[in-house]
Amino acid sequence: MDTIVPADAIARLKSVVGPKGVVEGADAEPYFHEQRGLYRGAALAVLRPAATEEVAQLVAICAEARLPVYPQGGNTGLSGGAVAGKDGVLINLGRMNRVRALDALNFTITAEAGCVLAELQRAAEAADRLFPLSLGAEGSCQIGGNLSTNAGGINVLRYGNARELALGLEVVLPDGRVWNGLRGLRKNNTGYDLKQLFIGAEGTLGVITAATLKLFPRPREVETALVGLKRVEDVMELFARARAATGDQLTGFELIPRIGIDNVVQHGQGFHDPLAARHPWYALVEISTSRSGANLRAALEALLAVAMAANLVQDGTIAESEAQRRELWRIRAGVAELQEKLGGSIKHDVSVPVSKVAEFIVRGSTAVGARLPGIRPYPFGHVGDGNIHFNLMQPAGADKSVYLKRWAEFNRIVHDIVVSLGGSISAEHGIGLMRRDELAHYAAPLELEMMRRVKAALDPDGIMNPGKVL
Ligand code: FAD
Ligand code: 2HG
Ligand code: ZN
Repeated sequence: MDTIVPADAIARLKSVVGPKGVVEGADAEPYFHEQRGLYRGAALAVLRPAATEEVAQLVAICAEARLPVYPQGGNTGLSGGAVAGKDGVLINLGRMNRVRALDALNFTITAEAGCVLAELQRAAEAADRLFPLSLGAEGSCQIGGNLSTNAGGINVLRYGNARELALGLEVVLPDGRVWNGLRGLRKNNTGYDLKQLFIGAEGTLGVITAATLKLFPRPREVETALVGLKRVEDVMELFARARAATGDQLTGFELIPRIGIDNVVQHGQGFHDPLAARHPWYALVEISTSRSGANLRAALEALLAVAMAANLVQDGTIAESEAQRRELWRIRAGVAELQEKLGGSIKHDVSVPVSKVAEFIVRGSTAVGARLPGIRPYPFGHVGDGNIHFNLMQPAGADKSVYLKRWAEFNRIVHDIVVSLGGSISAEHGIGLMRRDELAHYAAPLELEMMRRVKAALDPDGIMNPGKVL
């Protein structure tokens, strides 16, 4: 076989996508930008194919030329997974954004990988269905990226994460062949469930080009409350009571610490303290049902009244309208989005069994405070799933760059506690570049060996998103 010099390969790649699919010069900058400013991407070419067949041709050329392929969706990932290297080709799926089919009776939707999550939600809603995956970046993240990271978000408690919502995939393999696994079946026991390999693989095993996803009946009643509590143990006791009282109607249960409320009130636009007094902890509780006339409002009021009588909940507010409900969720989103206003932030996206959440937060906060007095733990997130964003803000007035140099040191303190509680060092954002060394440290050797074997079997030349995950 003739060796292709990369220059020839690049010309061939560009001709596959045509001028509309080639991004150059300053226009390429956003594709190299990484959310947290921790990495900077580069690439021999930034290509935006318009169809699966084009992706297949691109990957085939890259395979022939042994050029690394860096898949990218909405570039909202928080772990550096979509950061391309200067030795390879960045393939952004954004132009492949069509909904191919919606089968209302089968409760499924089939969409291309570049379909923005919010658009997918809207397409489902237009057919009186719900696509329940929901997260802060839904206006720009893409379903291909959601599946590749096995994204979680605010409705996992009720509907599961991206993995649980996928019924079938179409994937371009690292040799350029297309696997059509787009089945809309809830039952299909025909050997290994191959789609699962690509979900959560962060682009290291192939390029997802389309997916068939589960839909659900649309909620007819939604009730949302924000409540203030004294102790994080009380938050988790409220969670237990909420689950027992409302069963599978509990859709979201999010933790917000006081420091998060202070941050949004101080640094956000148009926020005010949601309750009359200050409380150390807040829980955002949402229940919903697809049945009309269920009177969820009464159920939520009863739950909170009992919890207040038991001195568990100190105060609370129930949204009176959709606008008020959105306002409560805007606080939650602001808690995440405005973190950097407090300076350097060392991230942990961890999970522990729900029964260990309170113990984890107390032990974690104590341990990091002992190592660095003045450090500001900022734990928030999806505690109903056992998932805590245990982010650590620099001490007020500290030097940000000096603080951030201690990233690995604090990761070790926090992750050791997580693992001792039977938890995971990566709950929903994935490994990417950020947690690759932590995965190598904490995963069992046999697990790593199996992962490497899968990688070698599907991508023997190691061209798919090299340097990520493993
Ligand atoms: P990208 O960032 O482009 O890529 C992510 C990874 O997937 C990379 O490894 C990339 O190579 C790979 N990839 C992308 N597309 C493909 C494809 N078609 N085929 C193969 N590989 C591909 N995440 C959560 O889980 N829960 C949250 O609640 C949440 N909230 C967020 C809030 C904000 C404000 C922000 C900025 C991010 C949040 N995230 C959250 C993280 C992020 O939105 C998710 O990880 C999302 O799933 C990434 O999708 P993306 O399209 O942006 O993927
Ligand atoms: C969220 O739940 C996101 O808001 C962001 O997953 C988490 O910033 C983070 O660490
Ligand atoms: Zn999250």
